[in-house]
Amino acid sequence: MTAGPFADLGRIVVCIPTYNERENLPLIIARLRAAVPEADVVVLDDGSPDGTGAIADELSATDSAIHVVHRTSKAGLGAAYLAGFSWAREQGYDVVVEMDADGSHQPEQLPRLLAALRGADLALGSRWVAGGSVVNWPKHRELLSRGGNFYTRLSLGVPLRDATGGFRAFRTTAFNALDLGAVESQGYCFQVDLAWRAVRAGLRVVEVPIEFVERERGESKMNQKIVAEALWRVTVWGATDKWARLRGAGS
Ligand SMILES: Nc1nc2c(ncn2[C@@H]2O[C@H](COP(=O)(O)OP(=O)(O)OP(=O)(O)O)[C@@H](O)[C@H]2O)c(=O)[nH]1
Ligand SMILES: [Mg+2]
Repeated sequence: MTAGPFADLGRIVVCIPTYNERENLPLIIARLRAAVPEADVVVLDDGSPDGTGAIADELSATDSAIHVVHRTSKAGLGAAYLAGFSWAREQGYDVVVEMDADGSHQPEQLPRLLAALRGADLALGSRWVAGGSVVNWPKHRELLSRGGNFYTRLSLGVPLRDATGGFRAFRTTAFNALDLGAVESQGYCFQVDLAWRAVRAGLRVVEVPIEFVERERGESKMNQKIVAEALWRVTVWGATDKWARLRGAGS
């Protein structure tokens, strides 16, 4: 039995994917453990050359709520999260949270997501709803995020302001409706993929305002390949969906 203000939600685990985050990981985990002590943590490390995996092991040795899944090579955010979701289901968690290691997602705001999950299957931390914001983000990143979300709404008809964000909480029961085995997205379009699956499955998806803070330490893993993957996948999904609707309407 989990104690604390979110005991009614059951057992909670926060998945933190890492690739070369040795400076950030101890800080973010300390903040998380202080902010929501009832939540466990699982670090999903892709064999970081900077030794993040070993640091995660050290943290795990001092705190039984901290777990580590070691993966052999950098295979993208989507693959790391899918491994984390399987692990969380095997371990019998009721709530799975996605959170970056670099401090952009503030653990102190996790209670907002968890509170919203009481009336939802998926609670999305959102920068682009009233009350949401970004701090110190370069203008080009803001434009990319706003543009990506606009294109997502246009192509997929997803009624969300921030479908690309990566600070979110799922009830693990929601995973049953998402057909996770069919998810191919590797980079950040994984986030759009899952949000869209949730909307199509008729799950209750809510957006919660968050303040997103630009990373202060370590290097971004964002690159053109990740943007290109998101662009082509969203375009193909949108076109396939429209084609299916047209055929459905014609038959
Ligand atoms: N395991 C794993 N983690 C990854 C991979 N790519 C990124 N991450 C982690 O995913 C989180 C988000 O990546 P970031 O590089 O911060 O991406 P971003 O937030 O879009 O970029 P910035 O805003 O510039 O920081 C961080 O915790 C990364 O360490 C990957 O291939 N494998
Ligand atoms: Mg980041």
